[in-house]
Amino acid sequence: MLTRIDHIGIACFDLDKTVEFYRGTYGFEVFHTEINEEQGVREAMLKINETPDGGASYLQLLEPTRGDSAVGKWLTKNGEGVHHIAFGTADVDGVAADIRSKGVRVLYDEPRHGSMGSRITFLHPKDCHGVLTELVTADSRRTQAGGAASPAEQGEAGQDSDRKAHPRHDKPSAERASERRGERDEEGGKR
Ligand code: CMX
Ligand code: CO
Repeated sequence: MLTRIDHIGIACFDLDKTVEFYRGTYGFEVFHTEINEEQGVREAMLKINETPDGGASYLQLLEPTRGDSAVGKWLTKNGEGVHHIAFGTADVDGVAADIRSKGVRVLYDEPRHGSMGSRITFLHPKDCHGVLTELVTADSRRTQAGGAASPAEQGEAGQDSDRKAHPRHDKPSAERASERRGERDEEGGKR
């Protein structure tokens, strides 16, 4: 069962500038940043609200790390804008199998690594009336309110737990993001 809009994925050329727009215009703060080399993206998750299923809804800002990635190709063709929508579920495997049985192409045989330790898969946009659709099962330890990551996880990828501990930073988020880039490069390579 799908229980929330997990995120809206927005493709951009310059992540730091786009983060600054969402921060300056709406007051949305960065909750988590990550490089996902498999997906070819550098991303920032801006948490909008928590949801009754124990998860949350985010904006996912995406800058390509290479031109031949899904987001890189899409940006070249379309320019900046909404790239995909993601629905949240406690059971991405079951929901994906169910949707596949209805004749919709599910792009991965098994869910892959997504933001904040989540497991994700995608439905082909041509089978979804032009909307690239992602299915997400969040790692509840990383996304629930007050659910701090374990010490081991903080050592591996502690940006989000750091942010929970200190929700208000003095520096602009874009500046903090660029300071953390080297750390995330290592993190992305591991996954
Ligand atoms: N939304 C709607 N339509 C899209 C689309 C999108 N985001 N991306 C591609 N399409 C359309 C294209 O316009 C094209 O349509 P036409 O043939 O009518 O021109 C068609 O799909 C094929 O597009 P393509 O540019 O040739 O690209 P590919 O077929 O190589 O890849 C897709 C398309 C969906 C399979 C690929 O983008 C993909 O695997 N996406 C899933 C992974 C992903 O998007 N990762 C980034 C986000 C990571 C995250 O959220 O964490
Ligand atoms: Co996404």
